[in-house]
Amino acid sequence: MGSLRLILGDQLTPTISSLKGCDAAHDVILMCEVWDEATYVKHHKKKIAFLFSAMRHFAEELRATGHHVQYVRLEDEANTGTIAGEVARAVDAHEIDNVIVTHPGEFRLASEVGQWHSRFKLPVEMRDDDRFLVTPEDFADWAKERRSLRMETFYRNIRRKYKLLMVGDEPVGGQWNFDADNRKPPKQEMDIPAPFSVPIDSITREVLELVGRRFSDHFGDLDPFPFAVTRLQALDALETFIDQRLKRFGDFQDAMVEGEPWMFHAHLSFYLNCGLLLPLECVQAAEKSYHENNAPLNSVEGFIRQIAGWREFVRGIYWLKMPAYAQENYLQAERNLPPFYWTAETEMNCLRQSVLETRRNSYAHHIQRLMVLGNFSLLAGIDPGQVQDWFLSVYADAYEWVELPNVQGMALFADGGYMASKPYAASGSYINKMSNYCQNCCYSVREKTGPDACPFNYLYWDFMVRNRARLGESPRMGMMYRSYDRMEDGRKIDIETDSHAFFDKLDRSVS
Ligand code: FAD
Ligand code: DLZ
Ligand code: SF4
Repeated sequence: MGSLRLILGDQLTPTISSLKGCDAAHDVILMCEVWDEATYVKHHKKKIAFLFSAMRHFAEELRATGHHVQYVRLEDEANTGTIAGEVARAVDAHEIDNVIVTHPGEFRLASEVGQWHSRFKLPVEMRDDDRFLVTPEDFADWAKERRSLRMETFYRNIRRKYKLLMVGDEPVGGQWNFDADNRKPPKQEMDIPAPFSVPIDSITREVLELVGRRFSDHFGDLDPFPFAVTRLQALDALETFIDQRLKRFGDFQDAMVEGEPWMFHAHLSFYLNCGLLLPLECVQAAEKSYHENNAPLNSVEGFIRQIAGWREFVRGIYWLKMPAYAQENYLQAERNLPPFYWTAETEMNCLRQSVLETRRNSYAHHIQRLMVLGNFSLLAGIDPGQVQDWFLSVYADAYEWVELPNVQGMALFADGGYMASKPYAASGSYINKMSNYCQNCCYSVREKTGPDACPFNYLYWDFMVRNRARLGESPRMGMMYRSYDRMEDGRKIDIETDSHAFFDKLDRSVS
């Protein structure tokens, strides 16, 4: 008689709460590849292969330390296709007293697990996921009585709590935030290091074959497959980032360059989000690098802010506001997602490059996600539910707790400003400043209206006009509305005419 300890695909952490007190002689650890989890949105092929391979490696490691692991493969004959079905089978097959699981990272699964005690007629213990720096309860406490939430105040509390980049009560360098130094446009000679890559072993090869065969209708390329699939390899990825990229992470954090998908970013979100890495070890490694004079403060502070600040902040919002948060649509956006998000068939080069890289790598960096792909969805008024599903399926780091607030709160302003103080809406000049995409585009970023004009230029103003009733009162938008009001009538008419023509064509591509 023992416990059934369920490990989900994004719980691949040896110190996870569900394994605490595990009795290797009596307890059974269940891990299962199931059709339902791989298809509730049609995940990118590389994301499925990454998780299945990392799950199989993790199971091997647990077995090597003497644990009894029941690992269900996707093609096992008796596989029921659902996690609950696999728990039911394991409960029948073994003498199980109770089920133990760490709180799932998505609301839909956490709600389902909440029903399991009546379904299985067994005690089901859902333990806290203590791999984060802030608990949902502490976040809710902090958020209580605040009408809108700002990451910056939240982040300072975490810096203090974990003594990250602090001298006593003061931030190192006398400033909490060095973002103003982190907006450099790309340069010709940036010397971007080659991306981290792990050789494919026999476990990964078998998984790649499986995914290629069973998920052939899912978006994305399987090849190349560079991902780390074990904790040791992920630690190597962390060390490589700290040694090779962190120095320039800050400077070029917002820069986009055609043919350079990885830039100076960390590419660690895949590993953090499935549990192969922990947030505290990542930020502490960066801080150490600063103290050893290997990386400048603007980079190190910027990196720490992304993980200790943004990542924790979006998770707090998710658990505080779900399930209603997923339905919010403050700007009443209803347009269907254009097919080019899947096909990359668009003449807008920034979008084409971002979709092509997403398809190839199951990765795009933050500014591509926010200021190109997200910005277009915002300006074009695309239905938030469809945007959510796209972002959740295409990125190998995507789980709803982190994807949803980024889409709803940050990219689409669908929550009406709960998370961001104003929409991240931008015209082509922002993309031109931060990238070289416009040099190879058939549109002209300098032209504001007319057949050759960059569509972002007129769509930006069309977005502002369409949403004036909802955004016009915001003090942060006042200057832009005053600029619009000062425009000549002829230009206003051109903006409207060009935007209508653009949307007519876009909508025809959907049907
Ligand atoms: P870096 O730029 O090197 O940053 C370092 C780390 O900081 C990341 O690994 C990540 O853990 C964390 N981080 C940075 N920004 C954020 C953020 N806004 N929210 C949460 N964590 C952050 N991130 C995901 O992990 N999963 C998602 O599904 C996801 N969807 C997004 C959707 C949209 C519309 C937008 C605008 C952003 C989204 N992000 C998501 C946030 C961010 O784009 C990615 O975390 C980042 O691009 C991952 O690449 P990296 O590891 O190279 O990150
Ligand atoms: C994302 C994913 C995929 C593709 N497949 C599985 C799986 O087969 N088995 C599993 O346990 N987990 C998988 N996951 C991760 C889950 O979807 C994730 O645990 C939940 O969404 C909660 O965050
Ligand atoms: Fe994108 Fe406009 Fe630049 Fe073309 S001109 S790449 S559409 S911003």
